[in-house]
Amino acid sequence: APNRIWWKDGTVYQIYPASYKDSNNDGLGDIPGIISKIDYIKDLGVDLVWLSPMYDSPQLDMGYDISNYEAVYPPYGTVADMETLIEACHSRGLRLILDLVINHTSDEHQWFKESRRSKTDPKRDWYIWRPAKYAADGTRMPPNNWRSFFSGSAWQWDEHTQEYYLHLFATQQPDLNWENATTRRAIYDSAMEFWLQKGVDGFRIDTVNMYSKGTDLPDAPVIDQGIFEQPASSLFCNGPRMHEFLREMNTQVLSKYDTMTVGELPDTPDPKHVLRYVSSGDKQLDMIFQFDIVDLGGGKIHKYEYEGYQLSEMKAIIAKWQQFIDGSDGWTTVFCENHDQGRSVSRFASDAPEWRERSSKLLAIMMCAMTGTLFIYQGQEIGMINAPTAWPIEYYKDIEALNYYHSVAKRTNNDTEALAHVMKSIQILGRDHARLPMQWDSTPYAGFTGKKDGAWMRTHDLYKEINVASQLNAPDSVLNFWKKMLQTRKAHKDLFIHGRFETFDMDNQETFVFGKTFGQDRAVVALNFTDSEQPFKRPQGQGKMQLLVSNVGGVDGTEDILLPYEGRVYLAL
Ligand code: ISL
Repeated sequence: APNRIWWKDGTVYQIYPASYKDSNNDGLGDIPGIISKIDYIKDLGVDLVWLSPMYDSPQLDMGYDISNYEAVYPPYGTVADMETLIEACHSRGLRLILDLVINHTSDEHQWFKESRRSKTDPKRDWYIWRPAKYAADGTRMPPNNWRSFFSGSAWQWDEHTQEYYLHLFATQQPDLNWENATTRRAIYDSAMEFWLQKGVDGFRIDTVNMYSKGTDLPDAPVIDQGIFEQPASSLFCNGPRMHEFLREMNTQVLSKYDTMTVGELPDTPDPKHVLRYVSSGDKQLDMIFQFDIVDLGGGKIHKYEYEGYQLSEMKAIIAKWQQFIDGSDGWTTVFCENHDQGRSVSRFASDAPEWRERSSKLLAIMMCAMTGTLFIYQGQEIGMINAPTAWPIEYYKDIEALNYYHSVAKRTNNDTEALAHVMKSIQILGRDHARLPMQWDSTPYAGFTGKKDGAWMRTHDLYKEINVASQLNAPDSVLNFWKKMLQTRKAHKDLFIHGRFETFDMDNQETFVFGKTFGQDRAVVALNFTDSEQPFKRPQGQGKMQLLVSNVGGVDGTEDILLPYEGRVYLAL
């Protein structure tokens, strides 16, 4: 029998504090706002809350640029509010995990302010400083050609001490130097122990495979012709001391508490390598987010050069990350949304008015039938969709999208076609879509804020059609479907949370049919990913099956046609 640890069976609900609920009408969500919705969250049937960064921050990257791990961003509240939130969760049987962002800090963190003071400052070595290189003609060059995730060089020249510092993300997010043991200890104490001692139940760990970069920092191969900076993540992800660092973090900190950890693992395609991070025998992380599913369709040179995808690719990715734990002592995750992604209905199904509700339910079936710890993102439970395509670039706020858009504008001298393609990509994959205010009801600004001139981020045009209040008491709503699916998942834990994943008809580009087995128990899931009717071929050798769930009314399961975006789950009799 599998070991039933709470974090395996748990469903996690992610909250983005800026956009969940504003309690004091300043246009920004806050911790008291989250506390006011805690019974709503409990009623969903989830078990854990993951809170995106609420730490003090200049907010260049929405709080992923932390200036003090031990303080709360004042507009979000106080440490005392966080203590109230921890208690509000625990008293309802919910656990709370925080976001742990320790690859970098803000440039306004005290550690960096000291580090940049002089080359001999005791904290100089807490960040990654390097001298300039010089071209043959004497031009000053950064130490290598790495491109930052937010466009431009990953190196910033510092006039005061005449050296460059490394920043894999924004210029204002300098990378910490994990080679330094004193730095690592300070990170453990400030970012982890401080909150664990207050009772938080673990962490979602940001960019967990980037801490060890080696010390040579060689140039990346040139794949983006005509520009100096090159994508380099294969050079700085999964570096030589990565597993050593995570074992140390586990031994020195995590092992003292009853925690769960889920690490973000970009650019790690090899299942054998992923297993090294999550093998329970080698204490590092409990589970990870592998990126294949959310990278689907993104461009090779840059994600905002959208290329599209075929259903067979999505199916292969899902099967790969469902099956990679078979026969191992590792564990996997199930997710298709977070604060960095377009909304799943718009990306993977259809947000057209006639299909968007059924599409949301289709994806709910897919998510709830899969093995692993399930993560859902705020608003996913009511089928929130991407921002309208009519929104101009000026309505977008995210540093990643804006920097790339403007870099292409500059490079191409405002080429209309190039910019139209970037815009289309942002309309599908942009991080802003997930950051629109949560749609609570049909009052102004979707009931998110009472501020007269609205929230920090524009409210979706369709909030009157898609919101919590209108769905709560509608039996057929997306919200009630999600609640039912979360219960169904729990009622058949063996099959849905722990079962083996089986594939059928993998080349079919219209439907996704998969099986789940556990001992003698069997389930078959059939999903139509098109807006037309599709033949449903029952997989061979499944015996008598009975319909358990459908996202369409009046279906009894005998039909051999799947309606547009129809999804069904069958159980073996
Ligand atoms: O950005 C990426 C691709 O464009 C990813 O591979 C990237 O590593 C990943 O999205 C990291 O995201 C996390 O760290 C960022 C922050 O901006 C994101 O919001 C966070 O989820 C920097 O802290």
